[in-house]
Amino acid sequence: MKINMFSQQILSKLKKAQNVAVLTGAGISAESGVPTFRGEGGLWKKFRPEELANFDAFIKNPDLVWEWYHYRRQIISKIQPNPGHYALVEMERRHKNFVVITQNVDNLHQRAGSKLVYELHGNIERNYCIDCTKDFSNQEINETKNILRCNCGGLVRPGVVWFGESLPMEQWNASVQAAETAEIFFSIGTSAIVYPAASLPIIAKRAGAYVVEINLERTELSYDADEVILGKSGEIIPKLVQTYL
Ligand code: BJW
Ligand code: ZN
Repeated sequence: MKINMFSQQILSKLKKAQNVAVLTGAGISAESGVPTFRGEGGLWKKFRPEELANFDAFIKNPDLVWEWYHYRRQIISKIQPNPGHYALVEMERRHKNFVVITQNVDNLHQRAGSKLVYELHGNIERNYCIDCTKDFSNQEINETKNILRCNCGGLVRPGVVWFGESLPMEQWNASVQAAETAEIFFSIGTSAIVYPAASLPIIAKRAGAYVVEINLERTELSYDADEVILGKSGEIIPKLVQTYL
């Protein structure tokens, strides 16, 4: 990797920025061993995420949807945050207002030590009853061989946000505010096709932020980003941090 791979613009902006926001997607966890949703290695048993990550699919076939989540929980329980996650923790220490807005449900930012993390799509470690919303622990889920049912008779589901469902309002509003006030906005490891999360870099840009994308390949966002850095986030973010901190 070249030493001077970053533009003067990004370096000088980062050196003086007080408000920095980062949107992350499945790609930032890929180097930890978490499969992405789309692209190479992104499909699970040939199902597209849109076919599994919705409430109707869950009602029709809760066993299948739970199997997918158990499979992913298994993976997440065995892996660690990667240098990309840790480099964001370094950045948080450097800037007055720094926020990670994640679409991931894997807890890896928190496990790495990031303090301010908005989870737009929930967390895989939460579970709740679809009828009375009572919470259930992972232990209760893991101990039950069949699909867990609440005392009220309702099915227990993962505490994540599926297609057609609203994002957690407080976290969403705070994310919009962070995008509107960011001097630099990073979009890292996301295909930028799932809304409303994908609108955050655009909101940031319209409000005057310098938008930087870090991804293995170009995405829907690349045309609007001020700068696109192609490569692995687990290599690029630590290098960036070394260069400007
Ligand atoms: C690397 C790398 C490495 C790999 N380094 N990079 C406006 C327009 C059009 C549609 C809509 C719209 N508004 C709403 C919609 C509908 C829908 C939507 O967006 N559909 C589109 C697909 C067309 N949105 C919703 O329904 C949302 N809700 C909503 O809008 O509420 C209002 C509403 C209410 C009622 C009716 C209608 C609307 C909810 C969306 C929920 C998404 N849920 C999921 C599952 C979460 C739980 C779980 O994890 O199981 O979220 S789907 C899945 O996609 C998951 C992800 O968070 C999300 C985004 O995926 P992500 O993170 O971008 O991953 P990938 O795999 O797509 O990309 C990985 C990237 O990493 C790639 O680019 C790689 O190149 C890169 N990469 N390795 C750097 N090492
Ligand atoms: Zn219940």
